[in-house]
This record gives sequence, C-alpha cells and structure tokens, in this order.
Amino acid sequence: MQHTSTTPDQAARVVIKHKIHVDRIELRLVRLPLKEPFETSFGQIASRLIFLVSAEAEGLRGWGEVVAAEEPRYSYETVGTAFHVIRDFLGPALMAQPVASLSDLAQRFAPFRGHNMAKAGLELAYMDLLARMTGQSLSARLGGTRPHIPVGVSLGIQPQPAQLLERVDRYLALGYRRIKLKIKPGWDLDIVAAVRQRHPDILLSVDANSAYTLDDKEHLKRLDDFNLLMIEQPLEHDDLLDHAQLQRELATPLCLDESITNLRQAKKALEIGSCRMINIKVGRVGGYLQALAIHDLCYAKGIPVWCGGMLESGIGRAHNIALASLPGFTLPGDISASSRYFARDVIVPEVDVAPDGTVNVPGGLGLGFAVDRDYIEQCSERVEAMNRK
Ligand code: NPQ
Ligand code: MG
Repeated sequence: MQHTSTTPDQAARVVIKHKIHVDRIELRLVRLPLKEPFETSFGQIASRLIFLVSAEAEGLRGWGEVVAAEEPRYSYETVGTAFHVIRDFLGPALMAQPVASLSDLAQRFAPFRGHNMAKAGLELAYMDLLARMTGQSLSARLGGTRPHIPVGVSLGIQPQPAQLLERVDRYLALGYRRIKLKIKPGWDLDIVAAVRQRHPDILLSVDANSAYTLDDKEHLKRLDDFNLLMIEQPLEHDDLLDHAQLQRELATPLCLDESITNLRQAKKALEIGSCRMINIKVGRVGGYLQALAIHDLCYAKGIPVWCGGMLESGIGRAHNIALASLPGFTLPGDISASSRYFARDVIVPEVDVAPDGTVNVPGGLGLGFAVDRDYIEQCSERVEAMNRK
C-alpha cells in the first residue's frame, strides 16, 4: 500500500503487512449493574448488558465491544440483533480469509447493510489483535499523538434538580473538564439556568437525544442565553436538513451524534451546515476506519470532534481512550472513570480520571489494560464461540 499522506497521524497509520487469519471468535454477554440508573430523553436503564467480542489468531487474543443497548432506542441495533448479525454474517466473513488491513475488513463487511455497532465490535477486536501482533499500543497503531486526554461527564436526567446540582458539584470536584446535561422537554431551561448560575465559567453542554422538533425552535433558541459549549442532537436521529435550519438561527454550536453514521453523512452535515462539531463513536459509525476518516475530514476543516460514550465496559472504554488520543479530538470526551458507572469494571487497572480531568493513554500492548477473565466469567449471561471452518 502506497502512502502519500502528510499529517503525522496518517503517517503513523502506515500498514505493516500482517495478514491475520482469525480462527476463533467468542461472543459474550456480561451484565454489569450500574451504580445508579442512567436516564435520557429516551428512557432509563439500571444495568448494562455488555457485549464483548474476542478474536483469536496465532495464540493471541484481541478484545472488542459491541455498544448496542438491549432496546432499540438510541439506535435500531440491539444486543440481540448484533448477536445474530455477527454470528450468522460478519463472523463467518471475518474468518473466511486472512485479513490484510482495516480497509480489507471494512470491504468484507460492506456488502452487509447497516448494523454498524455489530461491525465495529468485530473490528475493534481485530484492531486490538493487530496491535498486539505488531507490538504496538492501540493508540500508536491508530496514530494517536497525546499521552493523556481531557475528559467530561454526561449526567442523566434526575428525579429532582437538587440531585443534578449535587452531581455537577461532585464531578467538578473530581476534576472533570466538561459537564454534559441530558435534557428533554420539561427538563431543560430551568436546570441549565440553575447549573449555569452556580458555575458561571465551566464548559457546559446539553444533549437532547432527539427529543425536540423544529416546532420547538423558539424554545431551543433560549438556550443561547447560557453560553453552552454545544447543543447535541436536538432533532431527529436521521435528520440533517432541520438541524441546518436550526443552526442558522442559533448562536450556540450544534453537535451531531445519532445523525452521523458514516463519513458520507459527516460530509453532508458539514456541507449544509447541520452542525459545527461532531461526536465520534466507533460503534455508531461502524468501526475505526470510518471514525478515522471522519476525524481526518474534521481535522482538515478545523471542525472540533470529541469521543462519545455508550456506557462501555473497560474494554470499549479503552478503545475510546485510544481513539481520543488522535490530534483532532480537541474537546473533552464522554470518557469517564470506570467508577462513574460501575462498582467493578472488567479491566485491570480500571480507568481513572486524574485530578486535572485527564485520562492517561496507556502505552502497553493493544488496549493496554489486562482483561479480568474471572470477573467476566462470573457476570456472563450467554457465551458462544465460533470456530473457523
Ligand atoms: C449519548 N451517551 O451521547 C449517549 C447516549 C446513551 C454517555 O450520554 C445504554 C446504552 C444506555 C447506550 C444511554 C451518553 C445508553 C446508551 C444513553 C447511550 O447520546
Ligand atoms: Mg449524544
């Protein structure tokens, strides 16, 4: 493969020829209790059914995570649909022949429409395996340039405003560099005003997860009074046009999450002015190849990106840390400490946030964390292995 790129991040991504013929894939559903329920405009969850994928070749194992939820609310995918799609289509395609590169794998998955989170789960496992085989950290493998990354926290809808204010204070005291408030009609202007009044200078953003329509335009414009860093995904999950109209009338930058499902959507959104920032999630966009391409596009255009979160276990979290070490991830990501969601995580050591609101990017092989196989085994609800034919 001939590389003519000039940016440092692309140069570091030069493919070392290394064909990997995966001979075993393991699919595992692990239930992790949440320390407290997490509520968004589309509903509440009390525990997270984590979908772990591992891929083995040449005696090594790589780990990935499918970030789909149990119910099709954030996206149409679920743990169940992803399990089916990986077992019956993507897994066999991955093992059919040796994989030469990330783009080789993406091409092999391309004939199967949609199901980005399922594709990403396998692709993440492949990338961890590849990094381990080439003796690199995942961050180095991806072209990461930063040894630590700034992080923020996403705070769910609470029964009472006082509970939200207490959590804002708590996470600021822990060092988090940006607070994101989940909003919906009836839980928006008043709580944003209360948080802003208490903390006039913090980086503060809101995320509606598609809870509004253009009919709410005048209401949403009142958010301009609070000096927000961004308003994330106020309108329909698949809309670009209405967001562009809203952005024209708002001073606050819009950030798209759900609407950006691949590079083409990102190009369209920037072309028509649907947003001024993008939240990148490897699961939502179908894996690293698309995530890197969206990052590169935004980097070239000076559009800030940040790494979103899906209440991942330590394995998905470690992948997010590696991705967020790329130079375009200039805004704090939704990459909290393991302890923000879970009493115990599946990796050792757990992800920690330093008092300055940063997370260290590990330099060890692959993910750079050890996987706690005993704990995973204890929490497993379903395990299925697929072997190469
Ligand atoms: C977001 N995440 O940025 C998502 C939404 C989200 C950290 O705010 C189960 C699985 C529950 C995935 C709840 C954050 C979820 C989920 C919310 C994703 O929009
Ligand atoms: Mg979001």
